Amino acid sequence: TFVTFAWMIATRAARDDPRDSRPLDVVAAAIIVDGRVLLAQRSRPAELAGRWELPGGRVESGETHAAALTREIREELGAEVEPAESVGSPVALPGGLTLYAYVARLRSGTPTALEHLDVRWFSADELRLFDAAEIVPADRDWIPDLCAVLDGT
Ligand code: 9L3
Ligand code: MG
Repeated sequence: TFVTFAWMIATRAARDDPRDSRPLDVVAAAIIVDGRVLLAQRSRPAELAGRWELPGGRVESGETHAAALTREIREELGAEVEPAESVGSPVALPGGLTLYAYVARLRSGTPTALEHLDVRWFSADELRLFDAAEIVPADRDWIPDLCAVLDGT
């Protein structure tokens, strides 16, 4: 019908596949240990490869943000975390997605680059000096928020 057709056009921009009914939320983890936050270097897609991010990914249907964050960090870094307070403001991503960041307490395991190119721990001073062009665009605005959290730990 026309309504269905119009809906497919409207949602095509938001999702690669119009049959993809997953939520439009993406969650990212600020894992903080000994006053330093973990950033991970993306391996894909090409336009983001080599840039640093707070690790995380898409929320699946029926999943809470906390559950998605725990799963993503287990998949991407092989570590167990417990999500806590939010960091900064949500960020609008291309394609209609919205990105949320949370402090995540490391429970066990050593975060390892299983899907990333590398992982690295940053102090607030190192973050402030880090070249913003090396951070994925969506995460750049969180740097002052992350520094404030680190300064408070
Ligand atoms: N993204 C941006 N910053 C982040 C994360 C975890 C994700 N800190 C963007 C990249 C992708 C989308 O969100 O466009 C989905 O993330 P992923 O599943 O590719 O990690
Ligand atoms: Mg990811």
